[in-house]
Amino acid sequence: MKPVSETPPQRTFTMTHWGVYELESAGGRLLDVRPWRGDPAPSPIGRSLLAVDHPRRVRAPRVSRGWLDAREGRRRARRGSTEFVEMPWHEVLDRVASELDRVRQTWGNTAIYAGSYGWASAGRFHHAQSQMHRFMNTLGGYTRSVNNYSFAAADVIVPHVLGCSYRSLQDEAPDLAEVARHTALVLTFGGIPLKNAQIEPGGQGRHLVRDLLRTAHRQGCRFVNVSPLRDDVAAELEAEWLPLRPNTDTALMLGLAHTLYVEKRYDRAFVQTYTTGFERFSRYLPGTDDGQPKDAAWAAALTGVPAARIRALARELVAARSLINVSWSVQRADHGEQPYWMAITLAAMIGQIGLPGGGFAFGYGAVGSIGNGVPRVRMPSLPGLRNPVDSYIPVARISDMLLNPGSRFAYNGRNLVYPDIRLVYWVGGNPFHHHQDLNRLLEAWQRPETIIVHEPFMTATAQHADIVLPATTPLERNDLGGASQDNVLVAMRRAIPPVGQARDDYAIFSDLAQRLGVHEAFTEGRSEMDWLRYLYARLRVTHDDLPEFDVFWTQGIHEFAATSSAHPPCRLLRAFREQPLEHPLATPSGRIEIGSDVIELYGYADCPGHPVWLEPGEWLGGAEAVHHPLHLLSNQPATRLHSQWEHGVTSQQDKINGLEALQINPGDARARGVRDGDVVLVRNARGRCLAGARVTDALMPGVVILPTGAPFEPAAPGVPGSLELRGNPNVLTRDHGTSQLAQGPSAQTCLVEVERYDPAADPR
Ligand SMILES: Nc1nc2c(c(=O)[nH]1)N[C@H]1C(S)=C(S)[C@@H](COP(=O)(O)OP(=O)(O)OC[C@H]3O[C@@H](n4cnc5c(=O)[nH]c(N)nc54)[C@H](O)[C@@H]3O)O[C@H]1N2
Ligand SMILES: Nc1nc2c(c(=O)[nH]1)N[C@H]1C(S)=C(S)[C@@H](COP(=O)(O)OP(=O)(O)OC[C@H]3O[C@@H](n4cnc5c(=O)[nH]c(N)nc54)[C@H](O)[C@@H]3O)O[C@H]1N2
Ligand SMILES: [Mo]
Repeated sequence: MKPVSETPPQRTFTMTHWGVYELESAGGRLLDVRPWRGDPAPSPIGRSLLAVDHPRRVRAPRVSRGWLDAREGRRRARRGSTEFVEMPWHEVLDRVASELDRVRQTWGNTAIYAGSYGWASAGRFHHAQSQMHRFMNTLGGYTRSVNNYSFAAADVIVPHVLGCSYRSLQDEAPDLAEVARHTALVLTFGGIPLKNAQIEPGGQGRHLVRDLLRTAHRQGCRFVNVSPLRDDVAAELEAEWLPLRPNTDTALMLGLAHTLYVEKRYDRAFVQTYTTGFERFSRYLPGTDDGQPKDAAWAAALTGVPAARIRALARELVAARSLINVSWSVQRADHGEQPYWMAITLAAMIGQIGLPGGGFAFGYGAVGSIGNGVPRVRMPSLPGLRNPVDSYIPVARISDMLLNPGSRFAYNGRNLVYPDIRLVYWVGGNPFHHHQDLNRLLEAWQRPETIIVHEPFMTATAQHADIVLPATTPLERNDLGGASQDNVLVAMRRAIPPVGQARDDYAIFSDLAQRLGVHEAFTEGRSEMDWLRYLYARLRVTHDDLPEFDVFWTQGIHEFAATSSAHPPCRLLRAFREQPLEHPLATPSGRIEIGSDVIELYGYADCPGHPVWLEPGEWLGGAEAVHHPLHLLSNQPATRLHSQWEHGVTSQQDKINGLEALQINPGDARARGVRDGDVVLVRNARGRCLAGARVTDALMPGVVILPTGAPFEPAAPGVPGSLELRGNPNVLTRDHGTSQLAQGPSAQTCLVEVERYDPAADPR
């Protein structure tokens, strides 16, 4: 082999969830990563790809000693605490195939949990979950998961209130160019964080949100940022910052609505024509039945926002074209259905829904596509085949399911039973990153007989599995890159050979399918490149500006012509406003449901028939705050996507002494003798972790922020409650459904105490 320096460097493109990059590689090694020239605001996260052959890679198939012991009738050690032995591919695949077969023959396919939530990597063909679900379906199916960690509460409440899916509503949001032209005031709960707009599931060629917001600001649009964190809106937008206690957004919206109501400033005609259930809500608002008016003074006491400002803001909202935005984070909390329902209600009272740049929008900035105005392209994906098993859980109920097989629970009007899971198969996700109350998950995770994971990196989930199969990253395989709300298609050509013995998920499943007699059904006789050509051909049917595959493959990037047959946004609310009888909403009443008879009939105390303020399980105004006086928010990390490439340079540069940074207000730090850069202990009754203190006045007093994504690394592996050493907030968060309606995750409802860490006094 030629030495590295003599091999001519190879240039290829790759698509990631955070943008398109040009890769330079030679002699089988990745040398450089540069953002694609066409991107006006590339993300620095791309640099982290240079860590592709980091020591954290899984280099060979491995099986845990504990699992092997159990097979041989010995007592098994707890998952997470045992060592692994390496095993040749053919042997480990034999074992996986026979275990899958044993479980489905003995317990039925329902006993296999392959919900396998997670973001995996960009790339249409090698998308890990699609691969696995297709494979499992050829075997007779699996217990699946529904909704997501991102916007589960919104996903379930929105169809009740507006009669459309949450996702289609997202396409409805006025795009930011329209906001620039028409909107005078954007009132945003949870900000419009640019750190999050770096990301788009499937990828994005051009990061447009920053410039679109700049233009809106330049054209006179005013922003009001309601959030515990000032930085949730970029400083250059000169937003007014209204810090509020976390999880009290609904109370603030009620205070605004009450002001409009008693001052008779709300749009009665709009409410009458376009909504139902306002009578019910308008008994609640002034406190006709409960004696408590939800007025500005009441809201001020709950939220910390001054009553005078609430009253004035209400008047500003009706004085000009206004838009209410609510971030996804706001609904990732106890009773997370309420702020979304209430935002729609408040917008209806303002009466601008369906007007250009008016009404409400959800999740600007949460990902790069929202409001970016790029028409939709329907991207082809691997056909999933049918799942014959009708067993599912709302995704965040995983610990409940594993701990309570056979028990009943409520979900969106249904009475469901948790299946008895014997085998868990996870590909492309990291539950020991994403799930709440990891000490509880650790307990639940001991229950199944077998846990199988494919992973490029030795994540905590891999660490807690029985069988870990090393998977390639997109840099090591060929794929098509493109997201549905983007204008580029990327030829993701292999840049480097597989690291160690890593194999593509497709190759792994193909070999398992061979062993289980379903090879033809799974592969349809196609190789990787056959599949790429097949998917490309499907895309070409609707996009005639695409060249021949081979031309595209050499060219590397295709930018879709603006006129190519993309799907225009559907503007359902505009049509409804213009012709409410011809274009009714698909709700029972055909209107916006401020009151819902359907939800009322479910009889859920934690989600009654109209929007209400309900005290969260933990918050700064509650009893628990005496013991744990700081509200912990675990937002999305600016320097990576969740736990992915956490070991990469962009993520590592932001650490404090190798620990994840915890933001804390100067007053709260002083009261605890904590200085900037100190190692701190963050604790509550559920868990304890270390973090590095970052003292900042961008955060309101009483609130701390520890982003998600640090590894879960307990001082005593496998032992629940042991000190977590890297700063993973999910050892502290609460594992509790938003309500019986959505059963969504509620990570943002969490109280903690912080202290300076004293290793000498450490009760590890
Ligand atoms: N406390 C708290 N917790 C949260 C949140 C919060 O706000 N607060 N947010 C939640 C939200 S919104 C989300 S979406 C989740 C995200 O949770 P996840 O999506 O589970 O997190 P990721 O780190 O993206 O995990 C993806 C995993 O897939 C692996 N992977 C990548 N490519 C491939 C591949 O080709 N093949 C295989 N086999 N594996 C691959 C990566 O190495 C990584 O381990 O976290 C949730 N958790
Ligand atoms: N860089 C980066 N971007 C990402 C991701 C990532 O991992 N990294 N993940 C992507 C994913 S999967 C998702 S789902 C989206 C998530 O999008 P979001 O859920 O909107 O993102 P977060 O960063 O969790 O929260 C945004 C801000 O909301 C504020 N906030 C938290 N709780 C409250 C509250 O109770 N009230 C108010 N008013 N504000 C509150 C916090 O200050 C926080 O900074 O982000 C996506 N974008
Ligand atoms: Mo998410």
